[in-house]
Amino acid sequence: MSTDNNIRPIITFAQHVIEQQRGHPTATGQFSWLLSGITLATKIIESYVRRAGIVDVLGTTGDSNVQGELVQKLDMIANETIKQCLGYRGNVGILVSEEDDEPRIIKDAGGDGRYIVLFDPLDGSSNIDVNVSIGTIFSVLQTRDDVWPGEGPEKHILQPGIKQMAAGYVVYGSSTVLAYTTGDGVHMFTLNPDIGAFVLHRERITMPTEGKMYSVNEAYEASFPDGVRKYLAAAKNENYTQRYIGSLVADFHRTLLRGGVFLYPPTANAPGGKLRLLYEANPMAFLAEQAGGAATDGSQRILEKEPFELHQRTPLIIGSQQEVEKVHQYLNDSG
Ligand code: FDP
Repeated sequence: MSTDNNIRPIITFAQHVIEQQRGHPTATGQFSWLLSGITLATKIIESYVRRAGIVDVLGTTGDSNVQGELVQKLDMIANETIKQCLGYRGNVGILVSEEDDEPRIIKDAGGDGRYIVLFDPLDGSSNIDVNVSIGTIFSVLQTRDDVWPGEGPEKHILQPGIKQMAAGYVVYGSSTVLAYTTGDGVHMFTLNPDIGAFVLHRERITMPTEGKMYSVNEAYEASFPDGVRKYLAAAKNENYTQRYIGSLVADFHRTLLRGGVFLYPPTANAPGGKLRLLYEANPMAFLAEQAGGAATDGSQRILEKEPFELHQRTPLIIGSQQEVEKVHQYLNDSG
């Protein structure tokens, strides 16, 4: 029989967020209410992911999304789940999904609607049907005070990443892990399926400052910028190793823990980069910097980029401080 002495204390995600809020005298608890909506949604999504193949969630819906990509059934389920879980928390005023053409304005949820949640409901869609890790990414902004009511939601949404209040991701991998930041370090939780709660397993994660590992889709190498090709050639000479899953969440998660660099440079097919600034690059850049890493588009810090449209894409170089600097050096030397 167990006694109090052999029960390990646990800290759940909700407890952790409340603890963090204690440091903010003006906190009202609304923010933790919002974040708990995100964890609820990701637990529902994870339950579908774990049953894929048993319930009818694999394959495409037959529709294309705003990016022109085929919508997977799980993409659609994840998108609707997040909108349902956050649409009725009165403090969320605008929901912006990578899957939708337009932002969703929430008028009747009964709160002050001061937060904007941007999300990629299921990142790494091409990996869904083959049982490879996928994830959900989120970013939280606050509505701006200097926007007139008639000006439209874009004015509120198109803010640089440096303005994010929180960001994080959930990776549905060999276990389900959540990482988040509110600007005070990066904290990591594992979903304990026995109790249905995300339980803290690492606080204030720091990314190794260097790491001999690069992560890139080398099939596109011929059209990478010269500097990136030279960096990759040098990395091979220096006995680096290569890892590429093809789900940003999973590739970033590994880079955060092991170090190295993830690159999605401009290519012939995606001259402006493939990844989305608001739903992918900004939240990952916030996490990377909070863990001591760096994130750029090759010429500028990601978090300082001024967005000009909702579904804007960007090149992304993200990871260990020294490795990102090294890529930059090669880019600069190649003019
Ligand atoms: P996917 O197309 O499978 O949804 O931005 C989406 C993304 O995956 C990222 O998760 C991933 O890093 C990248 O695209 C993979 O692109 P490539 O197939 O061109 O390598």
